[in-house]
Amino acid sequence: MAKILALTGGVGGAKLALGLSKILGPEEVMFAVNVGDDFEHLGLHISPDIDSLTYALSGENNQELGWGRAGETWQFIETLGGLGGEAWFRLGDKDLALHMRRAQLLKDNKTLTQATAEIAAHMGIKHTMAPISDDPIRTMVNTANGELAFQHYFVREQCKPAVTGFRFEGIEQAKINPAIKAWLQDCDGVIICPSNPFVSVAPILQVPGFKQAIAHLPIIAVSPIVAGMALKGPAAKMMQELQIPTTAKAIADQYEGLINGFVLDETDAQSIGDLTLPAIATQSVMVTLEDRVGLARECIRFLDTLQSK
Ligand code: FO1
Repeated sequence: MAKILALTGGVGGAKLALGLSKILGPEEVMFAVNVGDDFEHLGLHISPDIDSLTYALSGENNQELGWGRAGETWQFIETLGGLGGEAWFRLGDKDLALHMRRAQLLKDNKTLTQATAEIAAHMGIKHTMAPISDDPIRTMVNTANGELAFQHYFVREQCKPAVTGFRFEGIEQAKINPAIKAWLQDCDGVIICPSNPFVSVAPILQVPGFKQAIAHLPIIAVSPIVAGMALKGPAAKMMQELQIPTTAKAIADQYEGLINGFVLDETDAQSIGDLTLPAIATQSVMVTLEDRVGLARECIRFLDTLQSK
């Protein structure tokens, strides 16, 4: 396996992405990143999944919080709150610097792809982190209390409202990032990282033409559900509310017709018999860097064994 596209969003995705980046060079793996979580806030363009990946690949991720930058301080947001400003979305002082830099680059007519690359280069990141599209895609969460913009649902309301569905505003007009299109010209396989299939992966897959662009490749997905639970985030809660069983198999079903192989955790090994596609069970809970690299190796080995369609 020589050249891979990894689809990622959220913290679980960034963990496997880091593992992949340790064993594959910048010519061997590119990351296609969800932008459905993005929003405009305090006049800034917030791109949480690009931020999480940037901090993970540069070794600057905040391990206590799971999001944001290591060694963070909070003077800005606390002062803003004291002035009656919106403080529910906690931009740390260091994170604010990244956001100010992005704002300036976007104001200078750079695309999100170019702004991301510029910031990444200064943070020592060699791999390409490509937003799935430079056009705006905004995940809207349908809930029992009405429709909420994703960060209002996720951070402000702490995922409490029951979910009834999702809408990806702008997706019909969104064009696939040209850098991803070019990568797919001679790409050998796709890995869907253990990200939330409803809000992290769906806004990538539903960009017009993207599924067709990868359909000829071997594609594997890694389950974000382990032993009936999401390791991080609201995936399991969402599945319950959508009346989908909280199992690894149900995750595989979400990707039915698209994937050729499925990776589930060793604790769910007995579920392999319920699947109708090739699958492996391995240690997928990523606590240490070795865990991240180990899972990345297993994914690459598995992808190698799958015949080209
Ligand atoms: N997540 C939180 O739970 N609370 C926050 O205040 C928060 C701030 C924040 C700032 C910048 C950024 O890039 C991400 C931030 N996140 C925060 C994380 C983020 O909203 C979510 O983890 C993702 O959208 C889910 O993938």
